[in-house]
Amino acid sequence: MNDALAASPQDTAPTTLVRAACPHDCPDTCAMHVTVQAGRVIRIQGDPDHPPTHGALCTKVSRYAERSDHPERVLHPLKRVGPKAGPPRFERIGWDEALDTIAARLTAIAGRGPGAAQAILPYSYAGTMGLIQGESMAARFFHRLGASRLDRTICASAGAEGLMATYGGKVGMHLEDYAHAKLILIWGSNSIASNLHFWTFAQQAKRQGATLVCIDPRRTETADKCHQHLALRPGSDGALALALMHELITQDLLDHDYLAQHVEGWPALRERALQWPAERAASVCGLEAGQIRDLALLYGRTQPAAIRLNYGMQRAHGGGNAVRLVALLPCLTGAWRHRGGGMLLSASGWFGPAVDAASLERPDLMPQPLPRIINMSTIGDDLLRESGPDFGPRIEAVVVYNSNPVAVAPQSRRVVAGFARDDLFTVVLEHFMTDTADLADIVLPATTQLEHLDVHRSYGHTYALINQPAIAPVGEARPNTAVFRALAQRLGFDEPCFAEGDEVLARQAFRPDQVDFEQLQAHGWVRLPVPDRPFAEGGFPTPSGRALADHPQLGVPDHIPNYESAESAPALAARYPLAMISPPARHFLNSTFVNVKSLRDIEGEPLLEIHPEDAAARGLVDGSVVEVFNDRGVYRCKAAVNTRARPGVVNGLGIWWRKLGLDGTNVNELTHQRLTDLGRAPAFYDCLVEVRAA
Ligand SMILES: Nc1nc2c(c(=O)[nH]1)N[C@H]1C(S)=C(S)[C@@H](COP(=O)(O)OP(=O)(O)OC[C@H]3O[C@@H](n4cnc5c(=O)[nH]c(N)nc54)[C@H](O)[C@@H]3O)O[C@H]1N2
Ligand SMILES: Nc1nc2c(c(=O)[nH]1)N[C@H]1C(S)=C(S)[C@@H](COP(=O)(O)OP(=O)(O)OC[C@H]3O[C@@H](n4cnc5c(=O)[nH]c(N)nc54)[C@H](O)[C@@H]3O)O[C@H]1N2
Ligand SMILES: [Mo]
Repeated sequence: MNDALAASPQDTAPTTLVRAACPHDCPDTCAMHVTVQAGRVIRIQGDPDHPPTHGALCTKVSRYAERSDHPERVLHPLKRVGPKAGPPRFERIGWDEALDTIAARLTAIAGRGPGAAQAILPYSYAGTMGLIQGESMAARFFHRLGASRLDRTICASAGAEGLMATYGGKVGMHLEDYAHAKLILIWGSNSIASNLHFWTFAQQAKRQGATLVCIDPRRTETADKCHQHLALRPGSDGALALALMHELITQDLLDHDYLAQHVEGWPALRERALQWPAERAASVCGLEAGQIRDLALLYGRTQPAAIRLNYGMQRAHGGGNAVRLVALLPCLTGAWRHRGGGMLLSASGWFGPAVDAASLERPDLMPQPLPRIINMSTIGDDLLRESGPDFGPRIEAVVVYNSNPVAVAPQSRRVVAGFARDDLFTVVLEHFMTDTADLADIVLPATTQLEHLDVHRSYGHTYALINQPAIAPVGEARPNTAVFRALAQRLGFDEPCFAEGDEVLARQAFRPDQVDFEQLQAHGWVRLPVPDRPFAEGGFPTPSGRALADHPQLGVPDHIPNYESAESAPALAARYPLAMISPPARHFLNSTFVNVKSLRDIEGEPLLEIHPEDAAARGLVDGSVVEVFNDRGVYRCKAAVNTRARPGVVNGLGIWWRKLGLDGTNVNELTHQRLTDLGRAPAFYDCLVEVRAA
């Protein structure tokens, strides 16, 4: 008998079930059941009763224990020894020394006078989406300190502002109602990879006869399973939406009553759409005019018709306008009237009344005048900026938590150069030695979701969730909250809010009339009181209750060409003729999980998908090492020659850790820091490159 299979005393120990929530930056925010035996996690499963999760977890998170038990977890505080230019060398230190060092450094900077603390920058994103281990105690600390404020734009702010400009809030269809649709446009979303629990409802609809159409430059695994796939050029969605409107108008497939009652500014948008016959859009999108006309007829004649956007289309110069245009389509046909009709990009707005962000984050603690704002998407440039009247003080200290900017922020060469400044004091709260932790002065071991308490909202469904800790912290790891509480104490912040424990914070997070905390504890999740078919009779969260086709400040939305395209930059396009997009890999979550071997083995290695015609023209063969390059840098990876890429577009699936790539770089070596039309977001998918054999 194999020894490993022999029963150990532990096998007979009683098990407990802990109600938890997946912390990752994903629309699904699953409810999880964690089974613990003798202080160890032995199983992680989806909650069968939570409607969006329906008992299923993705491949990544069902292996969560492989990540939290990983032999390379950071287990105790570390301090850098040696310069940042060299190989990362660290020495173990105690928590007191780590916290004293950080407190002394931050105090010295902040103590120089009013406004001086702005030289300190928090840098965080959605490594955990938890309201407690995200921006609660951390926000209080940086507000009270008077540190620079971070504009958290790296992911979704173009789309979010597009949605706000149209509907006044980040609101949309109920996830579950997609099961009732007869037509679903999956637009800028690889749902099977990055929104799996939506896909279940789309499948239900498909089994009941619905048509599924995927609109995506890449032939994704989702496109494979749809009835139709329109492989448009990146950044051309606004043109496609305008041409669909053109056809709906000329074929009179409009819901005139819905437009008259529930939409403001339709005549102006109608005027614009009439300038976009299918032929014009076809040449911008790289599609056939017939494909566009057919799609318009299908959309105009099918009810209920639903659109699932994800954030793919808004990572280009005109991303905000594109979202505005696509989001308006259901108003033209009155799709909102029907269960299973309408659109969804983000459901976060439904949590607006429920989440008490002001209590959690305490913006009232900030000094006056309010500290400056630094955009996280231009961190490369900003770390390299000198002090000046427009900018304020040079950034001297960065505290990173829940993020891996060196891997994920655009134009890595600048980001790396910034973090490699020996005069910059960098603290990183992490589970692992990421590319960012490698450039830290102090690394602090953070707890994972299995080890701390949290509460969650979702941007893809309308349930609040709780995450109870399942096991004790691993090694000397501490929750983010504990770190900021301890720093507050060292800096002498004596407001009572700095003494509040995680359970007090968790109880503050949701307003009791919206989410009952006892119920949350007992069930693990609570459904928000969101109306059924919420916009069947208009009632959008704009001041007038009507959707805005024409916005008082922004005007009528339009197609805005990419910064980097043949349309807008012909000379650049002559040198770098291929458009590169870098969407998520299915078995990673941004740069999280890249170090989990079993998942990395499924993804293989960093790849660039290229169409056979483009490969042949450059003499590239499948599996060979290539150099992808532009004026910003060179990135070496393997070519995958296949038709997942459309002609003229290459796909560099992300986001690999730089140090696990072929020569210590990743795809962001090539992306730039120019910002989108709305929301000040990066234009990751608006990027021209050329490829050659290495
Ligand atoms: N497995 C997995 N799941 C994830 C993530 C992950 O990394 N891995 N990331 C999470 C995060 S942070 C987010 S923000 C969400 C959403 O993350 P998104 O970035 O929206 O990711 P996807 O849903 O994959 O959708 C992107 C799709 O848009 C396509 N696309 C690129 N450019 C364009 C364009 O110009 N127009 C159109 N129509 N399509 C375009 C891409 O080919 C891709 O298939 O997913 C989350 N879920
Ligand atoms: N080229 C290209 N670049 C992109 C994108 C793209 O599509 N293409 N996508 C962009 C998008 S949508 C996003 S959202 C960003 C994502 O960028 P990030 O939000 O930085 O996401 P991750 O890369 O997953 O890094 C999160 C880190 O947080 C850590 N973490 C997780 N939980 C905790 C915790 O409880 N405490 C602490 N202290 N740390 C924790 C994880 O270990 C991980 O290293 O990347 C963007 N970058
Ligand atoms: Mo994201």
